[in-house]
Amino acid sequence: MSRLIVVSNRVAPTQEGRPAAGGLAIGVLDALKQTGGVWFGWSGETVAQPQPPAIDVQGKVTYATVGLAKRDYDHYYRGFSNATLWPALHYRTDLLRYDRQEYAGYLRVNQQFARDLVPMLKDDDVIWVHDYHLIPLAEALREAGVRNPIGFFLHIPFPAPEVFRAVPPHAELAKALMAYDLIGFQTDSDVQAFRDYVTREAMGTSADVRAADGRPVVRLTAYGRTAKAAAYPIGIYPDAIAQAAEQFSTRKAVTEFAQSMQGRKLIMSVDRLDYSKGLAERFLAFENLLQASPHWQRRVSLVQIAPPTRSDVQTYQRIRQNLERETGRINGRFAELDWSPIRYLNRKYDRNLLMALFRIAQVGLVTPLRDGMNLVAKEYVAAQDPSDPGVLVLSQFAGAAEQMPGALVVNPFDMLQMSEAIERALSMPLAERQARYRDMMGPLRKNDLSVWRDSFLDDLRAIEAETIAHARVKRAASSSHGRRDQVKA
Ligand code: ADQ
Repeated sequence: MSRLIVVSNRVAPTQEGRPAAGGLAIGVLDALKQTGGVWFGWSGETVAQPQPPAIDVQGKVTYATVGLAKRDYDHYYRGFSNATLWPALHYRTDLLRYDRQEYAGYLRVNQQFARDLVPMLKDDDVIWVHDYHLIPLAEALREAGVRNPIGFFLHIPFPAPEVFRAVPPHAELAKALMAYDLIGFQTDSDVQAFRDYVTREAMGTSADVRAADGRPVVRLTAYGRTAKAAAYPIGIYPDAIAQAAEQFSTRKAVTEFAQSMQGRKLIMSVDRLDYSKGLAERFLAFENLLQASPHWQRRVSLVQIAPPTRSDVQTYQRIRQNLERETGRINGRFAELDWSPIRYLNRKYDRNLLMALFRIAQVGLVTPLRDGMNLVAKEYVAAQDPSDPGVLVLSQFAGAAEQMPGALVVNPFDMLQMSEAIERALSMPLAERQARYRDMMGPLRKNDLSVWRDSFLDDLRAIEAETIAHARVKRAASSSHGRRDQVKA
C-alpha cells in the first residue's frame, strides 16, 4: 500500500512508549506505522533562521519538524490561525481580529511547509493534511507540481456561510480548500455548511454521491476545481479507555481524591482553557443549582480541569482572569470550612488518571458553546463503570451531540436548562443511567477511532484510483483518435 504523509501544525511526541496524546495522535500514528511514511509539522520552537526540517526516523515512520521564525509564529500561529480563524469558525465573530500582514504570514508559512515537504515525497504517496492552520497547503503543493492525492480534515466546525464570510479572505480560503481532493468534516452539519458556501457564495455546484461502503459523500465543483466532501466523526477506542479507567481507579492519587470528596457527589469537566468551551456559562449554571436547590450545597462539587493554552493570545489571558474571578466569587459565596463548591485546576494531567477521575464522577459536564467534536464527552462515557455509570450532560453545539443519544443535551446559553439538567443527572435512577450508557457505548464502539481514520483514507485512496482509471481512459481515447486520424490520412 502507498505511503502516508501526514501534515499537521504540531507533530505528536515522537518517543515510543510515551503516554498517548489525544485522538489525532493515536489515530494517525497507527496508520503511519501500518503503511510507513512521514509526519511533517512545526516543531513548536521559534528559531532565528529557518533551517531544513529536522529528521527523526523511528521504524517505518519519519518525523520531520521545522522551526518557525518569531515573525512567522506571530503572524501564522498567534495571528491568523488563532485570532482570526479559530474565533470565526467557532462563531465568535465578536472576538475575530484581522490583519493583512498576519494573513500574508499564514500563506508564507504554508508555502514554506510545501517547499520543505516536496523533496520528501514519492510519486505514489497519499497526503493527509490536518486542520485550520493548513488550509492553503494543497494549493501550495499543487503550485510546486505535486500530483499526489491530497486530503484535508477540519477538526473544528465549519460555520454557516454568513459567519464564514466575516473572515475577510473567505473566498481565497474556500478556493484553497477546493484544491484538495477530499475535504473531511466532523459532522453532517459542517459538510452542509461548506456545501452551502460553495453553492451560494462561490456559485459552484454540488451532487450527492456515495463512498464504496454507501456512506454519503458530496461532489463539489467551484473555482474550476472539483473536490469531494464528507463527514468523518472522530472517535476514541472506548474499550481501551474503559480498561485504563478501571485499572487506574485503584491508584493512590485517585483513591485519595475520592476520599477527599467525603461521600459528596462529583461533577467533572475537562477542557483546554478556551472561550469556545463555555466554562464561564457552566460555572454560572452550577452556581444557580446551589442557589435554586440549596439542598445540594455541601453535597456536590464541580472539579474543572483546564490547562491554559495559547496563553500569549490576548483573549485567552482575559478568559483566564475572568474564570479565576468567577471561581473565587462562587466559592466565596457558598464555601464552608470543609467544602468548596468548585475546584479549578489549571494543569495537564496524565490521560489514564483523567479517565479514572471520569469513572468516579457521577456527572460529566461538557458544555462547549461550539466544538468540532469534543472527545472528552466520548472519553467520559467510555470510562464509566457499566454497573454504576455516571450521566453525561452535553452541549447541543458539540459535534459529539449528533452521536450521543444517551446524553442529557443542553443549550449552553440557557443557564437554567443547564442547571436543571445537572440536577436531573445527579438524581437519575440507576436503571435509566445504565440504559443511557448502553445507548452510547454501542455507537462509540461501532464508530471508533480506526473507523474515522480508515474511512477517510479509503475515500482518499478511492479518489486516487478513480483519477488513475480516468487518466487511462483518456489516454486510451486519445491514442485511438490518433490511430483513426492516421488511418484517415
Ligand atoms: P480540542 O479542542 O483540544 O480538540 P477535545 O476534542 O475535547 O478538544 O480534545 C481534547 C483532548 O485533550 C482530550 O483527549 C482530553 O482528554 C485531553 N485533555 C484535555 N484536558 C486535559 C488535561 N488537563 N490533561 C490531559 N489531557 C487533557 C480539537 C477540536 C475538537 C475535536 C478534536 C479532535 O476542537 O472539537 O474533538 O480536535 O478532532
